[in-house]
Amino acid sequence: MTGQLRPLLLTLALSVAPLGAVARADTGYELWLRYRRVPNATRLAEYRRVFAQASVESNSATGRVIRDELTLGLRGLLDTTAVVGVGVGGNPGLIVGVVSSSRIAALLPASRRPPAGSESFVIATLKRADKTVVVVAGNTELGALYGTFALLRGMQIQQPVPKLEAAEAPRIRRRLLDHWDNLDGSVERGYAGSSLWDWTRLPGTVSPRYRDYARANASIGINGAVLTNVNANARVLTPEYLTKIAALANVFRPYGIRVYLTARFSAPIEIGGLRTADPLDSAVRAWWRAKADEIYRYVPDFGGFLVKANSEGQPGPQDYHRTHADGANMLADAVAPHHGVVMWRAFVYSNDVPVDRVKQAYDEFTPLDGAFRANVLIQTKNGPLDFQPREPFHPLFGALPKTAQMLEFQITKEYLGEDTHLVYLAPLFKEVLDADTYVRGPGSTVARVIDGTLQGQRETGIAGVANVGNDTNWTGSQFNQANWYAFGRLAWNHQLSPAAIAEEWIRATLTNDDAAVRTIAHIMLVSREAAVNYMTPLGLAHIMGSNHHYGPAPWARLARADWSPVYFHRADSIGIGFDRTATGSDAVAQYAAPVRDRLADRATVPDSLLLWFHHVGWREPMRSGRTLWDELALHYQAGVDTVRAMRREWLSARAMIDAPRFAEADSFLGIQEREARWWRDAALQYFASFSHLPLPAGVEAPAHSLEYYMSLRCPADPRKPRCPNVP
Ligand code: GCW
Repeated sequence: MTGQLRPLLLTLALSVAPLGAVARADTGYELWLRYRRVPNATRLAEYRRVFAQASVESNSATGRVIRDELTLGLRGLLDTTAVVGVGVGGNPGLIVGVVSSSRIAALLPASRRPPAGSESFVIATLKRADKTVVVVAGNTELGALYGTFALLRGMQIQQPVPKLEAAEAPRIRRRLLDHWDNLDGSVERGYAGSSLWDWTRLPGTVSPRYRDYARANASIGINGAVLTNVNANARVLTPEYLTKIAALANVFRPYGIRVYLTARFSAPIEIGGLRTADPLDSAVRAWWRAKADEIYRYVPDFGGFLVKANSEGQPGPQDYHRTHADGANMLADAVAPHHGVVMWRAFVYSNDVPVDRVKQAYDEFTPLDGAFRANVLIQTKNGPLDFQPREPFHPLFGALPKTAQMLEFQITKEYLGEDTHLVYLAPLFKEVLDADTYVRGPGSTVARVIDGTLQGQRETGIAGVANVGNDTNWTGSQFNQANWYAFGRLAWNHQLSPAAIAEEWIRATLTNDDAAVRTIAHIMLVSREAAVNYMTPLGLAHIMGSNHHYGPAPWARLARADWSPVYFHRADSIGIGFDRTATGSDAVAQYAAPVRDRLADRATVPDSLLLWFHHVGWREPMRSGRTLWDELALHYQAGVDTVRAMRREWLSARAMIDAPRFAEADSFLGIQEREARWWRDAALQYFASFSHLPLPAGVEAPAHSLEYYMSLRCPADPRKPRCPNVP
């Protein structure tokens, strides 16, 4: 080591200390960045040979982040004092940096350059005088950072060195977490404690967690965060808050994470002193332009605005008889000089409109196709209703060919058991991404609509409503971490399989024991279908308890029809389900012809979406030959049975999991099993009051009467792991 480098390494050792160090025990704090010693002895020896010395060819902020992560990762995985530094002399076995750096330019053959793009990377294994040299290179430093995380991920799953090779570029440009965090520290639909953003202490106190948050996101390719709730508070746009936002942006910047904010449409009135927020009013337009200029002075790489307008009581352009395009374009013009974007949500519906709620977004937005500025993205939830356990894909995908369109998933499990139920969401995400819209013939998948390859838009994006909070384990339960992870991995590459993602996550997070990995992956992979079965089988939707959306309440009738379970399931003496064919609301007509025809026809609609599109008689035969009633009951039972099996399988992995995390998941699975029974029994008791049919063989008798289930009240505080009195 040269004398010149010595002080640098010393600073490094000091600066590395807080990284990932808030809690080293198995609390879950370290997420999938645990970097424990590689258990496979052959692999460990191989890694020690190659990675004993690593050099990062940059001393920029991102270069230092790479160096810090490699130090933590290599020292942990190799369980030795790997030497990691900037510009390390000699013959280090690992060299990381940008392709243009002299060392990498000299080493990397032209054929091994990273794919085009500012975030892409290559991991190349080269032979140099009998020694293996691994080069991780990006066209930019951010690409090199993503490559570093890919290398560490490969090592965590114990890939042999040659198999660490990769050449990747993200398929979608903006890969964001949307935080529904309020300025008072609460998190709408958050089940993991309070907001991570400590507004009262910022900017003076910058928690080390912000850096660990950025590391976790960068490690899975997430490159943006909307910090505030879509049900927005205009105060976040005031200088008082902008200084706090700037402090967060400074922490995130070296990790490639841009900050975005939600813009409350009425902000010009609330904090600007104007009388109107009319988007065509010149004073309003000038106010937003000035506000955007001001924000960019605080945060020069600010990403842009996310807006929920004229939805669920939020203000918007329609308050002034203007269109969504008028509103979005005004904000887009304000951020355009700074290369910002506006993400305008398509989650709009009105109780005053006597139209099937799931049809309304399509009806409102399709006439506006082509009317939006190039820097507007229409952000559409995966399904036309609201993050249900299963929905068909949103008919807007593919229906806005002249508009950039983003996909919004919900990572926080508002309708899927919140913090306690183990529900791995990758199968849900993948089902939507792979759904074929047929708008340009077969193969017109939702993924290809949003990655821009189908309709050619330049701006592309995907957002996940975050499930993180200030709980030590970040996500309220250990297994909810996997959903954050899976979202990021699929946002980077929607071709990955839920099984492959589960395996990566388990090996990095829980255990590298092959048998345990198989068992846990199986638990995860069956979990989403289990939840669909014990909550809303056969295409049912939105029959959860009012407001908190936890637990069954199919009987509920709310002030707003379109918030009411009875509106959605439509059970009566004849049957159950929402007729969305031509004889009903005709929502099915919003899909391209082959999809529409398949869904509209009882002979071809998949069982999984049957009651979403059809009102079906209780005694009508299903594909299985059983009646609808029997099939419904057996699906509820199957949901319970699967959860029981998940519990047993988890027990079999006990020896391979640290005690605290094993115990937490075990107790949560116990809650999930009780609540799966609660769901089954409450729903079947209620539906039986219409069908008047007995339960088929194989379905357990409900433990209590319908009145009993109707009398249960779930806690308003969703952090309580179970509802009081739940059987
Ligand atoms: O899913 C519903 C939630 C609301 C949420 C809304 C939305 C932020 O119940 O809490 O509000 O959707 O997506 O805007």
